[in-house]
Amino acid sequence: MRLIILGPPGAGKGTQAERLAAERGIPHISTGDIFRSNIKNETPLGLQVKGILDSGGYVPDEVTDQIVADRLAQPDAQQGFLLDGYPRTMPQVQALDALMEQQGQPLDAVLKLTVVEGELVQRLLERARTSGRTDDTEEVIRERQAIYERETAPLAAYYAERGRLVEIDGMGSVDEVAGRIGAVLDGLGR
Ligand code: B4P
Repeated sequence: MRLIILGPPGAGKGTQAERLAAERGIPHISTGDIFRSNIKNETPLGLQVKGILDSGGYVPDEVTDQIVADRLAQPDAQQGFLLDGYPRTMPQVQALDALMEQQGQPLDAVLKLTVVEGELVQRLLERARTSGRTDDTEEVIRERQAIYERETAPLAAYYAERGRLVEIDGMGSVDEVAGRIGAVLDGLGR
């Protein structure tokens, strides 16, 4: 199963992805987690991207594409994967398409979580109280949302045209949303 989980900051991508990947036995590949772990370990990549994450901007496509290509080349990703937070721009979509074509492995579905804006901000501010994430301040959250609308929201139409997009109501409890995702995947015969 080759899946993407898409949605604005705070939609529950990371939360659902972690759970879904464990349930289905596929690796959860989160570009946000990869960047944060590099920042924590002060690697050259971490030093390069720290300021970008702190301000809510996007890491350059070439950097992100290479990281994902390397990760998808690892043995555990050969039978399937769940990409969380990637692709986020049209050039990233094209890079991933090229990679999938090379491997002869099409994507099964792109799951898009929809959540009303007020709830998104609420969730992220709630997380800010415990996460220590430097990008969970109200100002940076607004910036991340604006960049999402400009750069990432158009990806949904691209995948819809290719018959891959499945929209999922991301409102309600984590269990409720997980139940909806499970039902969709079961419906796809997965
Ligand atoms: P991400 O780590 O992807 O950050 P995110 O959009 O906030 O999603 P996340 O998965 O963490 O939050 P979620 O919605 O699950 O990216 C961080 C940064 O990395 C980006 O801003 C960018 O700088 C960089 N980056 C990453 N990928 C990139 C790429 N491809 N290209 C360029 N740059 C890239 O959850 C939010 C909160 O809601 C959590 O606290 C959770 O507990 C809560 N929550 C979830 N579901 C809930 C529910 N049903 N009810 C109540 N609360 C819920």
